[in-house]
Amino acid sequence: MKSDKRDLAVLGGTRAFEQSLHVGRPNLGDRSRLLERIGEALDRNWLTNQGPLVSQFEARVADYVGAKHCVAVCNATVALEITIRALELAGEVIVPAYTFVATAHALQWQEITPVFCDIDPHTHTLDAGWVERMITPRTTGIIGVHLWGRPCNIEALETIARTHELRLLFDAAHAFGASYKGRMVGGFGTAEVFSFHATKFVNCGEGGAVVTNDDRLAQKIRLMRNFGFAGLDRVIYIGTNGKMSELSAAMGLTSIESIDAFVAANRRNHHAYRTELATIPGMSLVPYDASERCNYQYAVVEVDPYLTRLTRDELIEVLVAENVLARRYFYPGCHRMEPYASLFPHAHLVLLSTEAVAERVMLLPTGTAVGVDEIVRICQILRLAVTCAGDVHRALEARRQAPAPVIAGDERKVA
Ligand code: T4K
Repeated sequence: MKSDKRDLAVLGGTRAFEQSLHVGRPNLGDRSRLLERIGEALDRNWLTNQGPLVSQFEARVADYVGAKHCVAVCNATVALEITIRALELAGEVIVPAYTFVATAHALQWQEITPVFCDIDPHTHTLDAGWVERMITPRTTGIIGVHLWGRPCNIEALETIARTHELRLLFDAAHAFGASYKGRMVGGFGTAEVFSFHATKFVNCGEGGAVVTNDDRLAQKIRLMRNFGFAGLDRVIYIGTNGKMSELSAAMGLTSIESIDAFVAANRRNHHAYRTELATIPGMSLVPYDASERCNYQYAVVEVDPYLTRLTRDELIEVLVAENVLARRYFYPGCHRMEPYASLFPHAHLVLLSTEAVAERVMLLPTGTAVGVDEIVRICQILRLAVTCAGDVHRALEARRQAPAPVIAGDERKVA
């Protein structure tokens, strides 16, 4: 445990962790059960195209969230693209600027304009007041994002969608296993999309799913996911290849079996971070609503640089030097990434909360790969850094000013 400022790696100490600590380290379920399932798939010689494991995975997810239909897809980005297309969204669709860029890309990819809306700075999700103000005659839908697994203001968005006759879709990539007013996420809006990417607390390696209670929509998405084939050689829609493989489904089924253990580890870590960060001025852990079902999958810290006297980016530098690979999701906001920065160069002028939140959020490692001991050590590093903020700031400045090291055999480029 580091106790003196000279122990900090940025001030000359040795790094705290031999092995890197990651924000998105995959949770692994029961390895033997996974291998057993993969073995069964190999024995069947049936690896994709709606095999039995994919069907089981769909049934399991639908049952877990209480939705009528689950359509498993190769990843959540393709799931969003297909759902947007199946809903015949066009023109403009309102999305938060503060989200993973896939939410916006899924629209722009099909030449639909993502209209970036500001977030509520407390919840980090769509500000319903702003959503209403961004509606134009070209608006066809709203995509709410349940960021960090914390549901949006669903009721307000439902009212707006109903009043203005807009489609309401939720990017629930982070929110598997979460509830809103006692009902599981998965049953809201016209459809919701989950991600089961390796970095999600329940994962397929790569995977996603669309859940909906709309029979016709589910049927259409199933067809679109499989090139639009309605029979062996009958195509009735434009489609793509969005199918999930049996190997991904084997992983997903095994992962869901451990969901309670994964949530317990995340909850334990959340509480440990909360306790430790409470004693560091200028750092607050974004809370989960304990009266609801929560997956606690992200440890999200808001940094107030006036109190820490170090910026969020400087704190991340301090942690990375210790081998703690903290991240600044979803900096700098979609509106500042291409092609959107060029398409909407003034968007930041109306995205004040997005801009502020994107500057102060830092994600810390959690999940089953991280234990309380490590969290105590990570927080002690942050505490020490804040205590000697001036020294840390000067050391980081000096590092930035230092000439780049010459790599052997590359002297020409440096000269
Ligand atoms: N909507 C939202 C709101 C989303 O957040 C996402 C995805 C989507 C839609 C689209 O879902 P998918 O199409 O991906 O199903 C990661 C994930 O790639 C992405 O799925 C996720 N959101 C996003 C929040 O995070 P990166 O670029 O940060 O990933 P990467 O490769 O830097 O990995 C994060 C950390 O995890 C690293 O420190 C390394 C570690 N890691 C990663 C992988 C893949 C491992 O230790 N093992 C691994 O296998 O985007």
